[in-house]
Formats: sequence, structure tokens, C-alpha cells
Amino acid sequence: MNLNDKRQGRTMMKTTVAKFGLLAGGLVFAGGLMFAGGTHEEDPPSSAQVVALDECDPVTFNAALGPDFCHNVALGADTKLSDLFAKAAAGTPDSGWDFEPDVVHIKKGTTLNVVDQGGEPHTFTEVAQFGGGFLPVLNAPGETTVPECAGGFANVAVAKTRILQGSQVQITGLSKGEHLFECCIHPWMRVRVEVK
Ligand SMILES: [Cu+2]
Repeated sequence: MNLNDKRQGRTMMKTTVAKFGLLAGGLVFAGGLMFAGGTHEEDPPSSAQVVALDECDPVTFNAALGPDFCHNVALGADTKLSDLFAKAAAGTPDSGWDFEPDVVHIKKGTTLNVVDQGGEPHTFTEVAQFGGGFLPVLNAPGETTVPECAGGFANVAVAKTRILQGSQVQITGLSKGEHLFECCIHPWMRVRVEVK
């Protein structure tokens, strides 16, 4: 490469940098225009989070339900399986099993991310009315299984609302108005979603 070629190369590089600068400036400008011109209806879809929590005791749960059923890291906050049953039967279910928050206010188009941070599986099942789940032993006294939970996991409609430990599901396309969700296993885990 002679001196002349080197100069040419440098000039070309400068031109490229200048063009890129203009392009970047243009993009920023276009972005600004889009922002200024956007209405609330056209806002990019946002997301909201619901967390499923539980305090299953790995020793007693896994002895009864299988070696890998409960993966909880409860650090002393764990509830034995027999205590979970006893509390549910008494009509005072364990508050460690919970969806947080209890009420969610979102705009139409918002994606709801439901994350299972507990140690065992749950479901996030939309119901017309809150009520009992598919395991009578975990329902409040006198509470019957709601139709949306009937059949348990043998029912595909119920099975596909399942959330496994450490995973999440996305709920999209919720219409304006009130939506009720509960866990079909632990039916006191309930969320009301208000869509505006
Ligand atoms: Cu549950």
C-alpha cells in the first residue's frame, strides 16, 4: 500500500463515520417523533408480574408425593404436608401458599407473567367464581370443586394452566374487565386481575 492509498482509506473511513453519525441522528429523531405522536392505545405492550409462593417441606412432601415433588428452599419457613392438610380442613389455609399480589390492575394488552417461586407445582386457572380445587382434601369445609378445575390434571384444560417450580407462564389477550384466577390445587391462592 503506498501513501496515497492510505490517505484514501482514511478519507473513506471519515466519510463512513460521518454517514453513520447522520444515520444515528436520524434514528433518534424518528424515535422522538414516534414517541411524540404515539397515543396511549399504541403504547408498546407492557408486562406485570404475579408470583406463586409456597413453603412446602421437602421431607414430608416428597415422602408422600415423590422424590422430586418439592424443591423448596424455605430456610426454616417450611410447612409439613400433614399441617397443610390440617389447616385447609380447619378452614384456615396456610398463608404461605399465596399468589402475590392479590389484586393486579393492568391496561388491556399487558402481558401477565406468572412465576412459580415456590417449591411445588401450582396452576393459574381462570375461573368464573372462586371456589374449591380438584383435591377435596385441600378445599375449605363445604367448598366444592369449581367447573374450571374439574378433572384435575387428567383434564387437558386444567393441565395446561399448570406452572412448575422455577418456571413461568405468560397470560396475554385478557379482555377489559375483571378476571379471576386461582390455583386448582390450593384454591385459596387467588388473584383478581382488573383490565382497563
Ligand atoms: Cu397451588
